[in-house]
Amino acid sequence: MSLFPSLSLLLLSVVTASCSETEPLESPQKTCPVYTCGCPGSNGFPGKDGRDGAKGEKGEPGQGLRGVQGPPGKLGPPGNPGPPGLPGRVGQKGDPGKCPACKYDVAASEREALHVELNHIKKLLKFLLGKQVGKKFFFTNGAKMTFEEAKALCAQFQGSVATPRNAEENKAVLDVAKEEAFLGITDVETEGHFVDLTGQSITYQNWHDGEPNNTGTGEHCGMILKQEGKWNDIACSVSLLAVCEATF
Ligand SMILES: [Ca+2]
Ligand SMILES: [Ca+2]
Repeated sequence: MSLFPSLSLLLLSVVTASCSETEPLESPQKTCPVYTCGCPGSNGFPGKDGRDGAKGEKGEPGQGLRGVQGPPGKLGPPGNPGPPGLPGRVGQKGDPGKCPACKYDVAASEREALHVELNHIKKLLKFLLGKQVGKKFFFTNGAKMTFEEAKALCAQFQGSVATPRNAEENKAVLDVAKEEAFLGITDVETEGHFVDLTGQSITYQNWHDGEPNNTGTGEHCGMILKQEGKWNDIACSVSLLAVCEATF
């Protein structure tokens, strides 16, 4: 007898015994044919990856620690200029500017202009009203008034009532007056002692013969006569021509 037919029968009996232990023989579907049903195999290898699914919704921010803030980025390009703003309120008036050099130039030019204008005025006054002797200028407005009024009038021109200091000035006063006029002398403080309006004694005198005589109720002012420009003392309250003198 051959060995191989005995081995085949042995394997068949082992397989039949194994099946009868795991599958009932009553179910026709689970009837285990001898050649198709074997023992369950072990799990195989994982299959290939499937296709990517649809994109999910954005998740919530993470709860981990925040990193350290990085350095500022580079300066971006300048933006377009905005529209002009509304005008502001008018400020207070400022102090005048300081420009000493400019001020000096302006003042110098103004002084020069005034000097030229003043010379024109003086020439006009000399031609119309007055006469100049040295730096002294004699002039009159042709009006008659008391001695006090004459003093006030001449003071308006920074001058005084004409007070001749020599024969030339005395002649100039007569030339300007052409008639009787007050002189800037008085003896009201000390009778018979005539002084000028600053209180200084006069050194030049041209009294007419017999003058000053202080007649009547008293004569304490002086006047120039038309005759040779001689002087006479007269009451200060009479009205005579006012002749002024001023130094230019
Ligand atoms: Ca007198
Ligand atoms: Ca007299």
